[in-house]
Amino acid sequence: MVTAAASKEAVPVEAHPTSEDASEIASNIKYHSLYDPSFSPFKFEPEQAYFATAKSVRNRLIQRWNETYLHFHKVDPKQTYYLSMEYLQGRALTNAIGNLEVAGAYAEAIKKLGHDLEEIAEQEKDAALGNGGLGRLASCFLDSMATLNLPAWGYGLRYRYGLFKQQFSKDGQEEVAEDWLEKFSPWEIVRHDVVFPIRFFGHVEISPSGSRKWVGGEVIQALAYDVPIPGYKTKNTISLRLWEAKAGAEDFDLFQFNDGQYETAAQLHSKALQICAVLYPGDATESGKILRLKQQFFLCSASLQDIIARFKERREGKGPHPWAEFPTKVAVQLNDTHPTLAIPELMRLLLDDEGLGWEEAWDITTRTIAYTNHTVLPEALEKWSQDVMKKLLPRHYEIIEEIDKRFMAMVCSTRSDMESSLPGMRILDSSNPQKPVVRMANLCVVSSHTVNGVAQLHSDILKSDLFADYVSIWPSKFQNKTNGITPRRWLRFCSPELSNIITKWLKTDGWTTNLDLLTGLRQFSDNEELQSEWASAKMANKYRLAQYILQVTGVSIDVNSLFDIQVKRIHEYKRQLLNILGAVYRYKKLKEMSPDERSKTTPRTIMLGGKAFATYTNAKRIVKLVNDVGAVVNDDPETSFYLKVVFVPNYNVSVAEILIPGSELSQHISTAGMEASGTSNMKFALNGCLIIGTLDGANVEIREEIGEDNFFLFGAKADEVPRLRKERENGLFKPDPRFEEAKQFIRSGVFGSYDYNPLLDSLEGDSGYGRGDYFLVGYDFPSYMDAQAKVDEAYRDRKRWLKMSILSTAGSGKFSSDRTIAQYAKEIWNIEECPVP
Ligand code: T68
Repeated sequence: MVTAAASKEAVPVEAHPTSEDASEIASNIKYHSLYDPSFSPFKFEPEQAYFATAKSVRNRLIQRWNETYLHFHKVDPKQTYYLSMEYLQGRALTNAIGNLEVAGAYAEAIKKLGHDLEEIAEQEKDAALGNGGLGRLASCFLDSMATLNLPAWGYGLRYRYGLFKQQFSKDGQEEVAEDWLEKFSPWEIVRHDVVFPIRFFGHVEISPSGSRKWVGGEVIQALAYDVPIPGYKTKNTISLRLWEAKAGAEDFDLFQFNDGQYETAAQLHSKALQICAVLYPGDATESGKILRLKQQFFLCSASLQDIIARFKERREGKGPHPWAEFPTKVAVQLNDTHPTLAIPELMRLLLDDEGLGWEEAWDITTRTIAYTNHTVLPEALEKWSQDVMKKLLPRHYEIIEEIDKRFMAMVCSTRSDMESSLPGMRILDSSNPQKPVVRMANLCVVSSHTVNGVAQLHSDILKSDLFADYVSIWPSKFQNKTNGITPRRWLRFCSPELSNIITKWLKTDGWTTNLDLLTGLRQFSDNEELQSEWASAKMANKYRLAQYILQVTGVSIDVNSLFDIQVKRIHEYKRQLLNILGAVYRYKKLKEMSPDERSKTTPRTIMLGGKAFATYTNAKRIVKLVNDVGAVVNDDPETSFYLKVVFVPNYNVSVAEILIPGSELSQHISTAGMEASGTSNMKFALNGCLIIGTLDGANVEIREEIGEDNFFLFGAKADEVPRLRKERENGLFKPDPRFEEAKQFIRSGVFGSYDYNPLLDSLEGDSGYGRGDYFLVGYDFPSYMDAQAKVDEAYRDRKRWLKMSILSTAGSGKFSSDRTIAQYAKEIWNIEECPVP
């Protein structure tokens, strides 16, 4: 027996892989640091301790993950496969030990080893294989699928570099590659037994019998990496399968290499590296476009080959494959249009490889595939050049042409009244002969059995607007599935203080898997004892947040001020500009007040965070403006007690886990009709944070659930927006003097020498989206400022505010991703739970 020298206690080194005893867990962690070392076995600093702890936890996961796989294999239930180009997993350690209910034992074990769990957990890099809401939704869904014991898998890509790290220079945001795999990820299991060939380019060969085959081109291998996803309070542990691209030894030309032609010798290896190098490579160039389409196809083809292989394997020895059974065993969900190529790829595999006829293959495909739409923004609806598609995927292009042709024939023969709508419904759009395109959303709608939006308002807009023509053909195809978030990561683990209070007052921790139980808090919302406990928990979270802000920005914020937060990707429709203009106006008024008047105002700390896409100029200007305003405001001795403005750098999942529990007000202020759902609004409300917001996305339902008195509403309604835009264009809009004053104050140069005129001009003249202020910042500004005044007033009444805060949490039950996923399972996928005994 070896003893560990660096630890506080003399800890014996033994395996104890599944023990729940802290001493034995400590032995197991030491065991990993000594016998499976990734560093010098004699070092045990926080970083080494993190990796050793992660390996110890991973073994527990692998055991459950194996049992789950074997159980699913034996029962052979219908399974769901969730295809997504993005997953925003964040950190895994705290979540894993939380879900396995061994967090306390691990914390104690780590203490015995001379460390602190929180410090160890902070060593982990976020797995940021996504952009924003859509990617985080996919990760919340996996957590719920596992927790609900559903037979389900996630499929994605193993990007070498995930979402960029946000840094700042004097010019504003800079993007730096985020190397989440710099050392390695202890949470993935490479599967050398799961490899599929993926073809690109080439041509279609027609045999004398008329059958078609895609041949030639370049072939790259897809290699599986499995990330086990543990459910909460269950043995079930499902898989997130991430594909990596690689070339083989046979693709390495030794002759050329020895001839000094090093680059050409390893050409295919370098092409393979490009596929999974980054999430969303720039697509301004033709090669960039081809690379993105390659990524999408790579995910779709590898996943479908894997799904079909599993279907066949489970039928081994049971006679020929009954393909008609396929949709009774397989449900494929497309997370937006990015994995649309799954449709022609499934058709190709069934037609060309399995020899099925068109009708049969089409029936199977359309009964298998379902599509979730996440946006109505026209610029986000994917369109691929027909020429690029033909070149990269010649056989798929033929199949898409055939789907388009048959769809048109169907409409013409059954719905002659719809002929005039046909051009807009077609999959192939050749209306611009210079730039003929494939409309991916149309391909999805035509080929899926179900199409859903992600909040009631969004689903209604899809039906009345974007997909209205299809609704008249297939009225029952369209559904709503309001998004949700996992209450484990977003309350239980990120705010243990508040969680314990909730459990105490509800006399059960059942709310962690049945979030509707939170309504039980309503009866206590006036209770002084609960209010006082609630206030201390929120205060503890505010302290932690204030410390974090000091550490990353150097700005010291007052925990007694109102913590007001807006964090999300920077986009003009999300209107961070409205927030900062409001802050500028507030600052100007504070400057004009006497000290006595000032002392009657509500002190506020406004925090904004989020990443701007590298080529989105106006988004980057907004980030710069927030930073510049902060630099002036925070250093102003007259006002800084009453107002601070902080840009929180590098917003990601683990930063959200600090910000959200410490928040008191959060802003969800998109132009009505433009935010499909939003999910951070749900996280904030769940954590007792009040919302100032428009009637947009899931805000509508949140307000319904928590009560309109507990929601600071403002702004135009979705159905008024088109008229207001028209009026704006026709010069009928009269701006509020406060709005003009705020813009003028920025133009005057108070916040430095950077030229903000182009940004502010977008609120007046031509914004590039059409005539001026497309997002109606000016129209909504006065009602926004009025709502903010109500916030200040409400905050001064501590009892009232605490009551509203408790009621926010109490009304958040609907927004559990467990509810969302249970609805997908029943109403779209038709799958049932399959718990591991
Ligand atoms: C978001 N969409 C919605 N898209 O904006 C948000 N898009 O309202 C919703 O809550 C969330 O999805 C979940 O449903 C996105 O996050 C993207 O990130 C994206 C990426 C590439 C192309 C288009």
